[in-house]
Amino acid sequence: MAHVADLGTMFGALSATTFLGLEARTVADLARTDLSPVDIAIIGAPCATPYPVVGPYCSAAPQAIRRSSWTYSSSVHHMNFDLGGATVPEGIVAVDLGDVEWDADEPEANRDRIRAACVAVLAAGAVPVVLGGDDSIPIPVIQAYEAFVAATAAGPITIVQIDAHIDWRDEVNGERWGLSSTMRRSSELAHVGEMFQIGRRGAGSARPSDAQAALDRGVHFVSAHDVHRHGVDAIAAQLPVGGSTFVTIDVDGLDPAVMPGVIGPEPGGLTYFQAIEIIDAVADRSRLVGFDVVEFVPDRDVNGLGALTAFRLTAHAIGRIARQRKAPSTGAG
Ligand SMILES: [Mn+2]
Repeated sequence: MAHVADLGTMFGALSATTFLGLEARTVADLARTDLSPVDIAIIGAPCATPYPVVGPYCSAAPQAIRRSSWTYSSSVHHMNFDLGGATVPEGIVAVDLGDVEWDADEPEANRDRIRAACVAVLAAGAVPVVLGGDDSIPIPVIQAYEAFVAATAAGPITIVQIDAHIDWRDEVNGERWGLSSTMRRSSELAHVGEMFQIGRRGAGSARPSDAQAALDRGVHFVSAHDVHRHGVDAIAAQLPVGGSTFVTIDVDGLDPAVMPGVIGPEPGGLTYFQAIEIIDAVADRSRLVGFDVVEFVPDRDVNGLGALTAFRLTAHAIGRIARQRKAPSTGAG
């Protein structure tokens, strides 16, 4: 009999189908059932507003990230040394809602469905954790916080983005909701306050006027080079203490050495631990009210390394959100 030599087999991994083998729910359940026990809800969002010339090139990412997590599905309660305990501590209910339906030719309907899923999760008092999809996904996700911000009276949410690119184009070939416009569209929302954009480097789609528009809006930029030169502690000191923060990670913000699965690899990106430290810096100072990971391209991946990195970043964010849910008073907010 042939042996399958992987860690999942060694640890007796379950035959998982969801992220980390978490309980499966569906978005429809959210409207029908009492979700109050749910703390964290995974939402797969394969496609929102693809540019027609490239299509929905990240649509396979949510399932590829889930698949990477299956190896660890039996060790979700094991010691995770990056978190100082189990990834999902006892008493925390984290569920996977599956993927939002999509059609590449119906971007507005895609955005409506993604926004509605996040609104439902937030209305139930749970925290959305979204697996994209390309970088057009965060636009409807961040829009979904309008009612949340109005209801909590905690003030506008802070956005912390990790990305090689600034995503401040007003439009690209007439499309205003695509992946190069994500941060400009977010900046226009009344419920979005301060914005931190970390990891920019090289040349992307932004023109000098786009970078200036972001500065005029008050965006705090930290280039990848500055992260390497000054470390994450220097960035952390600028982050607001208190309030609510949404973290969005475009995986091309990380170095291609740990994240080869991107459409435009760019040398000089963040290390895995720099990204982890940024998540930690946010969670140490404010309430982490949502997280997404976008732009992973399974077709470009090497030995599953990028899927593993995307999964582990997501698992770390879940671990930090879970700890805030267990001990809300320890959060600065
Ligand atoms: Mn981006």
